[in-house]
Amino acid sequence: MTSPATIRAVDVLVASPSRNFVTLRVTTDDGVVGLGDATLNGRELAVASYLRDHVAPLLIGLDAHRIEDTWQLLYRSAYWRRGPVTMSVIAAVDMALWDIKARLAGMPLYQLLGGASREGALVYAHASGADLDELGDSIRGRLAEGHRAVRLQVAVPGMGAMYGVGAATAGRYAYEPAKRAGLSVEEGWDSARYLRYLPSVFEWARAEFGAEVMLLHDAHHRLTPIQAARLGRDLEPYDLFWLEDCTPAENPESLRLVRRNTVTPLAIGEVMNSMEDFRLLIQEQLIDYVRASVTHAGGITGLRRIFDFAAQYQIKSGSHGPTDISPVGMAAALHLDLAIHNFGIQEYMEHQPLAGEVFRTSYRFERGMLHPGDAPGLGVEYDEAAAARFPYTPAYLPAARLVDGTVHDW
Ligand code: EZ4
Ligand code: CO
Repeated sequence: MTSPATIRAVDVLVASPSRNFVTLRVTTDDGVVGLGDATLNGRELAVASYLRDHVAPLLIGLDAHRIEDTWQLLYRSAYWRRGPVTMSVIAAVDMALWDIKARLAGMPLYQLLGGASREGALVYAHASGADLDELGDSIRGRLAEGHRAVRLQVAVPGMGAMYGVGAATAGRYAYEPAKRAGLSVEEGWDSARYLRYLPSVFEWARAEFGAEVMLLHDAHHRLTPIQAARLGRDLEPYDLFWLEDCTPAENPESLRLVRRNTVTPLAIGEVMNSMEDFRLLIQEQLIDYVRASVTHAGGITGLRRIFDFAAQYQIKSGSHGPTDISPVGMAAALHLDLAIHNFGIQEYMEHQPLAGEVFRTSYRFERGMLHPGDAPGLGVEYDEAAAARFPYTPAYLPAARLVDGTVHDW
């Protein structure tokens, strides 16, 4: 029998090396440390308090080996189920316990999840521009780095600042939607202009970069079902890898209309966090890729359940991987990506160099793919002394308003 790994300490670490991250650190009696990511962009302190005030006391004295039991305990005994705050909290605990188990086994986590099913996880990078010239430079930069899949976002003429368009600083894509200030920045939105313009961007991209490169686009929850159907249809000639979050999808039935009208592959779910959020989308095969993340959907245990269910319907994974998933969450995602059979693609939005001063990672990029590395556990170390130099800084995502001032989905 395995001897228990009794949980002795649970620490919630909030730091802001370039942006805010919430990290859970679980330590056993024998001094084995496991890390988990609970970063919830713009609501970091809500998650930190839930962990510190309501979960940490429950964990002390438990056996860290009992991952499933602890997951069920936190899910069922809270009484108040699901939702991003609760599921990010459960996710952080789950990740930390998997990290401990794999460190004790002396193996990289993917080995405990069934071993590698592939050489590495295909990733997609971001490219953006204020116009097509800038977008072209941005795409060329990503391809030169070895990327084979690229998400394109571009400013729409006449619309001003908008989602996904970063500053072109020396060719490096530097988009961070959350502004480090106490108030949201406001952006404009005009669906009609966007729908008229976007197909011409992809027509240009295919003419410029050829048929091989995998191209993606994120509509970021802005469209109605009929608008989404039209966009999907208009983009069909340009063979997108996927169209992401075309509608808010809070009413999953609305995807039936989109699906009936277009064969452009659909990816949905970065704001979703439970099996229940995905049930209808998966059962009716209304999507092609599940966009949830390890960090926001109950950890490796929670997300693997959703992916396994999706696999029965030939739906693949497409994990959310923005900078607001910490390097700990990114590492956890990569171990799962490597192990599951129905892996699709992994989003990879590189962290700013400052984040690397706090989080030491072992994942590596090669030929358009990421590999989690072979260090025991998740393969991430947290430098608390370095973190002390970067205290929490309030930062909020933008708000979107229509031309007449009406608040719209951001
Ligand atoms: O806006 O993670 O596909 N990626 C995205 C992200 C989200 C942020 C929100 O916190 O849509 O950039
Ligand atoms: Co998105």
